[in-house]
Amino acid sequence: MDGVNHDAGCAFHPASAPDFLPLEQLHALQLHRLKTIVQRAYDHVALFRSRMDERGFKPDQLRSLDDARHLPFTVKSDLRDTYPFGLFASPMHEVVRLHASSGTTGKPIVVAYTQEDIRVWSSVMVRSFAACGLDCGDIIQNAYGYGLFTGGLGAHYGAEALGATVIPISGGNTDRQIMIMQDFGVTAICCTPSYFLHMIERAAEMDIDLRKLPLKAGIFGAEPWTEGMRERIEPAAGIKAYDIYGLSEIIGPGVASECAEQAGPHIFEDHFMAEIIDPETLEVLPDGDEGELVLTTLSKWAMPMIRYRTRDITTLDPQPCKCGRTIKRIRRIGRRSDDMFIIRGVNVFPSQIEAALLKVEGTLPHYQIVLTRDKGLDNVEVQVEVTAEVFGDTVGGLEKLRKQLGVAIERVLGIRVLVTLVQPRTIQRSEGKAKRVIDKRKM
Ligand code: DLL
Repeated sequence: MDGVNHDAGCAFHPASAPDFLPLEQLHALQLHRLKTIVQRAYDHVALFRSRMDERGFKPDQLRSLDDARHLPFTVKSDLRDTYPFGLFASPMHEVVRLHASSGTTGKPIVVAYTQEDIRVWSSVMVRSFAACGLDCGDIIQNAYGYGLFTGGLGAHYGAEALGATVIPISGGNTDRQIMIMQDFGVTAICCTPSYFLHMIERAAEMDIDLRKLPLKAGIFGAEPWTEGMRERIEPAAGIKAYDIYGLSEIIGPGVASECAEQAGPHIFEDHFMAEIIDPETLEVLPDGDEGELVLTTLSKWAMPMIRYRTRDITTLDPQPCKCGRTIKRIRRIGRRSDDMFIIRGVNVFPSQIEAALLKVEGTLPHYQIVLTRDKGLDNVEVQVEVTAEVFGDTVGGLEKLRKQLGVAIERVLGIRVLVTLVQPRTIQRSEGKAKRVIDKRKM
């Protein structure tokens, strides 16, 4: 023997996974970690120290998990204002990786990891994949973008740590993706749900039936998607479509993941403490109420995040899950508070429009929302692709469908929007996060 273990075997052991801890133990672990990380943030990050001092709340006053509500919030602009390294708690020689997330404007936000942070990240990705039924022996095609985006490398390290075979293909070159999926016997795909829709469409054009391939699971996240989208994806590809959630500021993908029940992502609470707040009053809301998800990293060493306001709107569900995991679930994240646009006084989220569109037969899950302003009045146009058969229908048939969609959307939003039916392949396809809203009012 050369002392090297060439056969590490499968990495996920449910018996020792914190997913199934009795709640008392989980809470004790959370409290212990919370105290440690808050002290670390206070000692090493000027912004956290000054915010806590302003509130007159010192780390040693944390006695219970409930006391977390006395801690200050952190918001995205805090990362921008301290760009690039101002929130790091570790010296640079301990930081082994940087990622960055491009904002819509200006500088990106930068996040940092120690060696141990990377290990924790991989471990939550192992738990995510395992919750989705993957194991060693699976062949995972990782089509999340590699690079500064956390999706690619986050899923990559997790898949390897699981003991699966990972194909680091990154996003793009869809024909090659499909060829490899077929030739390599891929069993699971990781990418955004919108990109996978594009793969389904391209495979059909290439005369490849995804349902006949060994592909059995999709690990989809990085953007909002609806149940309606899941109902379109699963039968078309013959797979189970799982929702994985995460954000760069907290760690990347692997903050939460669905299990076989597909009933909302489980948050890996031993590493990420979740609260729901009212975004207006900032009050903590009870489990089950809808509000903004606030996350505190419990073990992130290089860049701890204290009560980070994600802007993602959801609820927390503490009900026991049939899978046996004791950790809470979040409701699928359908919207971000900053995705919202206001039309004629009504708050509108793209996911509401998606849900309404996909209930109507004959539509394709490719749509775009265009906002315009005419003589001071805001208008919404929803462009949606329809199947080739529908598009070839009579003018009367098309008009009927257009009206039906208009009614379906009006029922949800309470306002009338202009619906335009477009041919398949009209709307631009994305290889990463889809851009659903084009706001021409500001252009
Ligand atoms: O998107 C990390 C990630 C990569 C998650 C791959 C899952 C899979 P960011 O680029 O920082 O990080 O974007 C984070 O994307 O605050 C949500 O608004 C949104 N998001 C992420 N996952 C989901 C999801 C990655 N499953 C932001 N459902 C988050 C809805 C999601 N929205």
